[in-house]
Amino acid sequence: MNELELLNDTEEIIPENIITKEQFVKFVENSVKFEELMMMYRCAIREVQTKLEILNDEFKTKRQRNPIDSIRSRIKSPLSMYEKLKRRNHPISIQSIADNLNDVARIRVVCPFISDIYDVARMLISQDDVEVMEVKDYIKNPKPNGYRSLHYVGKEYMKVEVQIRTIAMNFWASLEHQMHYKQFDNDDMPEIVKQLTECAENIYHTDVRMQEIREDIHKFNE
Ligand code: 0O2
Repeated sequence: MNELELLNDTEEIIPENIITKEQFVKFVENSVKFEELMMMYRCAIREVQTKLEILNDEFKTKRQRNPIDSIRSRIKSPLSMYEKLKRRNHPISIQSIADNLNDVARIRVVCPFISDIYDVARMLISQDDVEVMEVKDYIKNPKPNGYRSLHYVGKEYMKVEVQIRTIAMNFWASLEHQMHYKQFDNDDMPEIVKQLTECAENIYHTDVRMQEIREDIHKFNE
């Protein structure tokens, strides 16, 4: 049995030095089992996305505005799956992808205001058929670089990671991601890290201020 056949055996734990990332990517591109797994993740994304769209419509009916500005989704690339499994010392196998990765299927929800994030999360979590597996609140506890977002992993039949953030938080995260934030996770560029963190703080204060202004307008109109 060669390395690629071994990889297809979901029970098999393959030492990481046996299979290279190129072999892994080539293998999964031709694997029916892998394609079936990805199809299930795509279906799970569709289900969660539909739920979010319905919640958005219901909210609009009750409060005359949408709490969701946009929704985007993605399936993690095979290379990125391989690298994460390796980084975390998990077995390199198709079963291991399903067992150990929470973010193969991801939906990013962008909301106008901070309060919308928590409204959307609450509405999503309160659905009977959703099992909440993990919640990380990087708004209350931002990352040291200033990254803010609410991450939630829910499971119906497949795990789906939902990241919920404001338009302003998404602006910062998108640009920071483009600038390869993972490179700055060291002491080589303290000035860049400091400047990005300052931008994140300014953006957060603007987010808070915009919400206060909205509440003032609301009170004025009552
Ligand atoms: P990409 O390219 O966006 O997919 P877990 O998944 O829970 O087992 P992990 O991976 O440590 O553990 O989760 P974490 O740090 O809570 O969230 C990871 C994802 O959040 C990242 O995915 C990014 O999408 C986003 N994220 C986290 N920290 C930052 C940050 O500092 N800056 C930006 N721009 N995004 C961040 P990936 O897979 O790392 O990247």
